Amino acid sequence: MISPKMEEALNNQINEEFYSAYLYFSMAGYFAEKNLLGFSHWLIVQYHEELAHAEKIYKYLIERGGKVKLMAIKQPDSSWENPKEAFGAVLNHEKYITGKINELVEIAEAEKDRATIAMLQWYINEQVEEEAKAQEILAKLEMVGDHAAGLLMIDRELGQRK
Ligand code: OFO
Repeated sequence: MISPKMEEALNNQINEEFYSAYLYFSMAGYFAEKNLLGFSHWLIVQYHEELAHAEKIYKYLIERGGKVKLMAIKQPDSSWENPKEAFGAVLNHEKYITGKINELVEIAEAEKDRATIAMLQWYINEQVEEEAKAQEILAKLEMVGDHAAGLLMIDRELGQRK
């Protein structure tokens, strides 16, 4: 049985993951509106990944005899100055989520909850990957600056994401 403290923290993380999904879904709309459909596609794939992150914790909580408690999802931004600012926001958000995962590990350690520590290891690895992806795209956007041809090249590349 999971401790009440751990249960509450994992329910909060389910909400954070849904917010991540919501943020990227919103951003996908922003890029689609600008006809940058590759960026939009990349973000839709990311939106699905975030939903899967939420579901993974949801299932784990049930497996451990915990109670799922869904909360209201905060409204995400819907527009950004430019693609670079949008991906700066992606990177900042992923860093924020990494901090949240680290906090969960600290709670699990304090609760001596080894199963949750083991489950969270997957998220620790995932965050390394997600921060690296966002950083790479942001660096490319910084490289191309205001050049439309460069932006369209990145758009084509992001459109290939499986
Ligand atoms: Fe973007 O990794 Fe979950 O939130």
